Amino acid sequence: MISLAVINEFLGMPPNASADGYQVDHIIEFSHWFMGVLFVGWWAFFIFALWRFRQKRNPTASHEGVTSGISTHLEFAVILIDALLLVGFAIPLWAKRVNKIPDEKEAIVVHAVGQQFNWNFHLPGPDGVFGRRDIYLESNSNPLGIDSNDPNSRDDLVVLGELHVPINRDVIVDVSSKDVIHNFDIPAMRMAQDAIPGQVIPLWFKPIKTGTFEIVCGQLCGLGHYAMKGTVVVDTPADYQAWLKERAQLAGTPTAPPALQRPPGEAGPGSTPGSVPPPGAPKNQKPGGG
Ligand SMILES: [Cu+2]
Repeated sequence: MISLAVINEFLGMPPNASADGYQVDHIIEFSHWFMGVLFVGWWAFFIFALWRFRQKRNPTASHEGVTSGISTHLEFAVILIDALLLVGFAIPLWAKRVNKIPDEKEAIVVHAVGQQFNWNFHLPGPDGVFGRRDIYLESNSNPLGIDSNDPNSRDDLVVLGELHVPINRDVIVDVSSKDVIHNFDIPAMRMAQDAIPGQVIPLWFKPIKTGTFEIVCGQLCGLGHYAMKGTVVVDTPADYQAWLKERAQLAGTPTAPPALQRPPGEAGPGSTPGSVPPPGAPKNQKPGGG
């Protein structure tokens, strides 16, 4: 297994931190070794050709060239193998890895919205439902244009730059953009997705290591592109709950979640629907979040 990471380490790739990232590592490692073999092979052939067809041995040029049909057969064989690789492997693997999105009910769902030059994150809050967003409501204090008249948006959280997710849970990030084309890229998760204005494109990964990982913008999107960075912090479930609670308190949104159908970990046990305290309520009432 060690040999499978030689080139990746040489290229400076951060250690993989997602459940499926090793597959990407394998293909990158394999491609580089394969290209290395081709490189050596073609150079050997080139040097052989220089020697074999040197002028001393071939004083006059052959205008006929190769007369056998072998090169034609070789070309067809190459086309056939390429087609097989594409249709038989690449497309099915793409469908399996990219289009088979995990069940939203079991996953952490986050909206990531790129803008020049940072990443905004929209979290649904304890109710698990995203509030309405409207581009016409966007302002400096409301960067995502969240509609405060929508009851679903009352507990929503907006965080800038730093996203927290719990370990060993599927995370679905719906990627979009407010201005130009960006690219939401978490190298440690071996995941990247273009953020295209007018489109919402899901990306998913399952973090398997706690820690802080870099989010970068993978598309040259303007003068500040180099600084368009963020972090994803993979927490233990307890730390994640603590972060959610802290963010909710900072935002002045209700911290006692109504018990809706959320998987264990997000909505606290014992909380009842309708018990949501008003913003700024005293802290002594029973907190729902674990
Ligand atoms: Cu960007």
